Amino acid sequence: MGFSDTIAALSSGRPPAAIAVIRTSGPGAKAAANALAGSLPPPREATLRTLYDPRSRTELDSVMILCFDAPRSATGEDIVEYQCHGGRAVVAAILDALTSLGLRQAEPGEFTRRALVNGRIDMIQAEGLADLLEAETESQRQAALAFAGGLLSCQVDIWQSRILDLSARAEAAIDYVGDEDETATDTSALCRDALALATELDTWLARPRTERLKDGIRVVIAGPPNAGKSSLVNALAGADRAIVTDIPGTTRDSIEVPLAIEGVPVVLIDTAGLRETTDAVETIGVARARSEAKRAEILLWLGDLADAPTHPHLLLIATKSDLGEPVVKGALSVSALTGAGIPQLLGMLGTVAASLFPAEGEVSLNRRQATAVADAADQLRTASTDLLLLAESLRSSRVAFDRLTGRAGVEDAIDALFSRFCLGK
Ligand SMILES: Nc1nc2c(ncn2[C@@H]2O[C@H](COP(=O)(O)OP(=O)(O)OP(=O)(O)O)[C@@H](O)[C@H]2O)c(=O)[nH]1
Ligand SMILES: [Mg+2]
Repeated sequence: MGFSDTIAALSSGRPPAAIAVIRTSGPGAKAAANALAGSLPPPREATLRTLYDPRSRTELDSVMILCFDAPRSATGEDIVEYQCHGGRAVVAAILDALTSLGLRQAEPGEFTRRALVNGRIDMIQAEGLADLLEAETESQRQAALAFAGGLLSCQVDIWQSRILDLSARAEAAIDYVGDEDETATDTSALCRDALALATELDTWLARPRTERLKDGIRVVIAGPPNAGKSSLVNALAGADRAIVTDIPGTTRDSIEVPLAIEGVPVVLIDTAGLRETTDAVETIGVARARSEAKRAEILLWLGDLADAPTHPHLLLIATKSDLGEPVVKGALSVSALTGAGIPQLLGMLGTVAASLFPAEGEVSLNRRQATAVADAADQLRTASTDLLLLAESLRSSRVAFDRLTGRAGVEDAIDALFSRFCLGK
């Protein structure tokens, strides 16, 4: 096991910066550090050292060195990290010296990939890490951290051991050629336990997918032409994103504006005003608006309640409140012009959007994970009283979980995942 080559990369952001972190991992990491620094500090003790170019013996930089011995390191290999001055030339010179010692520039995500291959983390944790690096809102950060920290991985371990236990009981029953009545009771108990586990998996599957956290809750603004939809989008976003004119039918295409409301990611979607029209372009726009309204997770309706599409999360909005129109019952009055009602609307949106997310501390699944869990649940549901078939169902559900954690046949998923990582991670 293990990689024979040693990789190096700048793991911190793009220079120039105050400090840069260069990471090396592999069997040659310590020898290279020795060649640059003369000697190595004890593992896990940050120590100041002067680095010299091994070719010319000229000084490279004064750095903090930090070593981690295999296998107790992030990658499972020997790791040496250098905290150097973050100038472009400094970083380039150290990387060049490392390359001259036979180290190779790491591919994006290669450190994490080694951690996965060396069993330091599983696929779920690697996905969590990728999400953590991409997290832009507080809710994304919290969810990603839970995954990276192994919350779901632990849960999968528990499921796996329960299935293993069921498998063991099934095998024992198969081997046991004794009293038929006794075997029958045991088999039906086994089936019941398998079904109970399937039901438990279903509750996990019923939770919203994590993609919601990433892509944002879709908030669609719809209504008749000139209702003030685009103006409202601009007011909510606090920026001029959509064209506003007094000509009905201004907005043709749907416009997406990503936004974080109270730490919750949403996408505002401005749509064409709904009306019958002979204009070919506007007709397409209206069709798009209708389909966006259907796909909406929250629908802001800026028209008469009587014309509103049915939707589980519909907010009725009365626009242009500054014009002094009579108050509409059940509607939230807003004015894009004066800003009246906008903070209240943002507050309501934040509350509804947050309610569509998994509760705090509750782990939800992404699409890939959900597919594997659904597979496992399906297998458990097919559990039959025929012991051989039952044993086979249990085995298949274990394989589904292995796919989830990356212990089995997931090369494609691994490649897809690591294409998301940046250099030096
Ligand atoms: N007084 C006042 N006028 C507004 C307000 N919001 C929008 N308007 C005006 O109403 C007209 C239509 O606004 P838009 O935001 O383009 O309306 P829309 O619903 O996007 O219209 P379409 O894209 O054509 O369907 C413009 O002249 C806006 O200036 C408001 O809160 N108060
Ligand atoms: Mg518009």
